Amino acid sequence: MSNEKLKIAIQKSGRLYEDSVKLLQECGIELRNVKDRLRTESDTFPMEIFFLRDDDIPQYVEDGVADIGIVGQNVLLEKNKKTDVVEMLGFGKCRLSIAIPRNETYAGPSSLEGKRIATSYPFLVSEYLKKNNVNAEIHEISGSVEIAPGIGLADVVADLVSSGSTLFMNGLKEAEVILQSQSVLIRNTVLSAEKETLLNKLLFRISAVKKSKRNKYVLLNAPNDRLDEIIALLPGMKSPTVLPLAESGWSSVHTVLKEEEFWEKIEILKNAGAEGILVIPIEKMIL
Ligand code: PRT
Ligand code: ZN
Repeated sequence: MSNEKLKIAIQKSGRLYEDSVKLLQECGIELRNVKDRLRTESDTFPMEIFFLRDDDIPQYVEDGVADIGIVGQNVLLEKNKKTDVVEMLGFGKCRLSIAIPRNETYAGPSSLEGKRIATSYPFLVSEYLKKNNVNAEIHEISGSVEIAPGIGLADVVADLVSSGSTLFMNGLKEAEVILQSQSVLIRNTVLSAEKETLLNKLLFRISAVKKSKRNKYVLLNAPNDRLDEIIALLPGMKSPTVLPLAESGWSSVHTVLKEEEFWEKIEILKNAGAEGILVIPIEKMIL
């Protein structure tokens, strides 16, 4: 048996750190002693973990120093390195947007003609300008982009936005979204057969974790004379589990409901005579 380990690069500290570590933990991958370290290992999965600045992760994965990595699409597309995206992870959601002073009007990309744009994303912004046939000056700044118009360094900004409160506090307003972003799992384009196997194992676990988050386990009591009607309302994975209750004339029904249809279904089930409805989060879901 080989002792190859899958090498993953995750953010050392910042907005993606906690969710990245949590995802690994939910996949049964416990990290050994993470504090203040550049790298660590797992005792529960053949994995070596590198802690890096998010900006460096695409390069490390392209070079094969790390086999896989977790990074925002914003950074991945800006760095424009050769890696493959294997899974959308759904956390770290934000957008890269053009923002302008609140008292100005925006009439589409042509409003940017001749303007000075402050951004930490020069590549993505220049691609956007090219696509829209706009000539503008890009000023690359590495942090606090939102203050640039206020101090006269730029006319507008292109920056990451999530709630919008940073823009608001700096007298700016969002004018146009250039890119919608979330964190993704990326991989080196070539991996050994053993690492492919480990990656597939990890992907299988990630998919079980993701599915479990989109579903709820539901238990309810149903009067036997309305059991068929109630069962017909339940999608479930297969058919629901039905167990007799101690009280005669009643059954307990167990099933799985999708998060997005959950409230609506519960309402319909109640109207059909269901009682004592319990909703339980699912930890893993393997189909
Ligand atoms: O040290 P390192 O280089 O690793 O970290 P970093 O400072 O470059 O990144 P970090 O930790 O701030 O963000 C990591 C990743 O989180 C980003 O690359 C995005 O993929 C994602 N993300 C999600 C965000 C935001 N939401 C976000 N709101 N990254 C930054 N912001 C900033 C934004 O730049 C602006 O300053 O938050 C402010 C805006 O937030 P709102 O809520 O006021 O709109
Ligand atoms: Zn960064």
